[in-house]
Amino acid sequence: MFTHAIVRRPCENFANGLRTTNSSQPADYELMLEQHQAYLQALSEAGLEVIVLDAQPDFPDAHFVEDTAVVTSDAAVITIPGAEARRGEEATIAPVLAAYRRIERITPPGTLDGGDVLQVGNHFFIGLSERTNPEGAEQLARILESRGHTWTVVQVGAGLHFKSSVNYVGQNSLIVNPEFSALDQLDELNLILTDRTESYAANTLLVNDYLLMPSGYPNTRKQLESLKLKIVELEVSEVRKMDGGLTCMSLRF
Ligand code: CIR
Repeated sequence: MFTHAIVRRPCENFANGLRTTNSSQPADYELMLEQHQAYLQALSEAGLEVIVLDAQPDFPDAHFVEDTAVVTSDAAVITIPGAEARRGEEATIAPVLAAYRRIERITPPGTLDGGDVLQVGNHFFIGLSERTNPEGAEQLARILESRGHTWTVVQVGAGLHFKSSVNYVGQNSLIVNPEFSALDQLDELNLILTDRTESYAANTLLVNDYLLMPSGYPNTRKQLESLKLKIVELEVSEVRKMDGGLTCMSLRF
């Protein structure tokens, strides 16, 4: 069970963050704040104490806190974000996590974004992506191993991060963008595939017995209903414009 979440308020210039998609659509700050507030509310309804950090105007992507750390049952691994523009976001996360976990760190030349790391029980999938390099993955693997966890490295062949496309939804099951369905490493898990028109819905977040999913994906919702969790649909249009989603806006532990 998770008991805590760390989140950060989006800053006014959040639309200056990195983005590859929908580049013609401007992102709206007021709407972003509204959607972020609803997200906080959902985390707290799922039973979490939500620690809200101040906005960081020098880092327009800093509300994507998940990329700055990997939190396990007994450690918090502070990352070196893969995008140069985001390096430095992790500095203000470490002291917050230090109150709860022993701090470990990724060191150069390793880079790693928490969005590439998916925990399934005691096992961690570590995605190699444009943000997470082999050195970063290897360093995380050694830290996890030393603490009794197992790991597998996977290639992130599409999308920004591994968790943009694959997420754990409990009961040994993953919600998966069909582009990732052939990954051998996922063989032992039950794969629930979004249909091709709903692949963004793979960015769904399990928090205790709640499933937070982006709104507007009825076919995926129908499939997820079989898990008998409480489903909360959230509007994430503004986050999505910045290549983010529900998983990346919090660190849960
Ligand atoms: C970035 O490109 O780094 C941000 N605009 C989006 C980060 C989203 N993070 C995530 O999926 N874990």
